[in-house]
Amino acid sequence: MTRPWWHDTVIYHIYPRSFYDANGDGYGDLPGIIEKLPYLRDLGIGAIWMGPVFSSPQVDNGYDVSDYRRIDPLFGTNADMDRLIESADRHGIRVLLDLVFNHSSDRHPWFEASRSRPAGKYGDYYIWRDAAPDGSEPNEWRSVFGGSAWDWSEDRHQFYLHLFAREQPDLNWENPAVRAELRDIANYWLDRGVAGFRMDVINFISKSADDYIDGPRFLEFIAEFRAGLRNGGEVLLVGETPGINAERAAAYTDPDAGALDMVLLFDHLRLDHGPGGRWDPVPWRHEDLRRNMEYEQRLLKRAWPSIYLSNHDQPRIVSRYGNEQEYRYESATALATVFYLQRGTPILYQGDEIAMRNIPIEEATQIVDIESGNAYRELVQEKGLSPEEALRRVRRIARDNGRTPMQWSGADNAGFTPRGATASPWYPVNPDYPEWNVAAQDESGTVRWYIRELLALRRDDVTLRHGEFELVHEPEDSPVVAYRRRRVNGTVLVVANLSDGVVGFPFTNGSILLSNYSDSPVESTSLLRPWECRVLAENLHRVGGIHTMTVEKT
Ligand code: TEU
Repeated sequence: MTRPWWHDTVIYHIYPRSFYDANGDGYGDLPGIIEKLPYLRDLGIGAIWMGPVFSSPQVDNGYDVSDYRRIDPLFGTNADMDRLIESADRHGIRVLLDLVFNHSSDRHPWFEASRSRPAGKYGDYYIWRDAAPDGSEPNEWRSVFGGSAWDWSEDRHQFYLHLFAREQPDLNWENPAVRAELRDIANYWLDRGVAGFRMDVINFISKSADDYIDGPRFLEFIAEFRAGLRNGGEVLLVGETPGINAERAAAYTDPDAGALDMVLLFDHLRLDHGPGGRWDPVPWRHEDLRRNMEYEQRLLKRAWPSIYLSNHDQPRIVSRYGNEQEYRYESATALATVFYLQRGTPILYQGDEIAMRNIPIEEATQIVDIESGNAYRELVQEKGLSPEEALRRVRRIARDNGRTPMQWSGADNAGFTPRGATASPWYPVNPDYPEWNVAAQDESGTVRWYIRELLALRRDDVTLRHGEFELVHEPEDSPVVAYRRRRVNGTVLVVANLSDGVVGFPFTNGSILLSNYSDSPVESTSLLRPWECRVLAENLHRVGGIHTMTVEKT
């Protein structure tokens, strides 16, 4: 059976403005990504997904695009993108772009024309509605970023829909001309050599009356979009799909639907949502994580999951689900192990390979992200929380946490800007950079070293890539997350104690392929130390230490 290339690879998610700044202006850029390709290759990465780098007023850090065919000068030029694709190819790395097709910027010429000439060609490119008889919004829909989802245009004397910021008007996918434009843009980038796309909030494109997302025409729109792509069958389409469960994900990625190849689900990032939702964080429960893993793996059996721990919209995972103080190394590696060895394609967010953690947010003025800033204001102004309490909630979850510059070394600005650069990074580097950086993690016992081992193990082991997933059931209050990956002649057991305590686990015989404690016994024992994880080969003939397991060729 020939498998699509992404079943056997690991994707690295780059947040361009914070990755590496080659020209010293304080913003990461495409030449910076080119410089770091050898680093990514060494880590074991087979593809990169870059957040949007297209022309944009940057109201939402590039998720507001004003020209989909042009690279924003902040990041470089179109020629830089060509060079990046070519250079990545030489390193055996494929390039995925982030298509923001649910909405554009309000400064996109399509929107400007749509607003000023309702009867013209672009009149119907966006979602316009008359005011209700009393002059108010057409309905109650709310923007993800707070407030009404409708904004009044004095020019057109109508409301337009924006499910995100008012500077991000929603495109009207019901209009075939819009769909044709978007398809042409995708083909433009495919012709330049990209391998696929991450599609921003793609399940929002078809509006429904009740829930206003995941509307009835979603699958039709995406199948049509794919059919119009050059080499459509080989292009990887990863849909970002907030709010859907695995059942719907299975329908969206069903191999027969000809729609998406994978989706990005969010339930594993809701484990710490309290009664007030995202901005009301509570401790997470292991049982919820186990159940969610089992549920998603089971429902996506016919399809193919993506596996990720965090992204640019989330706080840092080691601060969130790990222990960033006493067990930073152990918890970062245990979480990576237990997530990335599931069935699916791992998508590793930049900085997680060195256990980057949240920043100390002492004041509301440190929050520059539009969503987190709005959330803070809403908690104070509408929910009546004290500024201290609002800040306490927002600081742990703010998107800013995951967006600080990559920590390359102990040099000035964490080596994010080149030596001698006078501009400071667009966002201050995390003050822990002198100790926690890429250069410092070049030996056994560091997170980066471990992640490289982990990815190599996955790459070399067909059971870990293609084997079936089977959760090991644990008592409800157990902090252990464990599962087996199974194939005809091999089983691999993945076990992690995701807590600060010591817990028992009933191991059978097996040999250790990987562990985050250097002295994990080769013979099985029943105790797991704080955040200890082990990967064991079971039922195999003769296996030794790391990476010596018999590898079956596909
Ligand atoms: O995010 C989609 C989205 O819904 C986020 O707002 C997310 O739900 C929230 O931050 C926390 O869960 C995508 C992009 O990844 C994000 O950066 C953009 O701001 C957003 O779309 C609008 O394009």
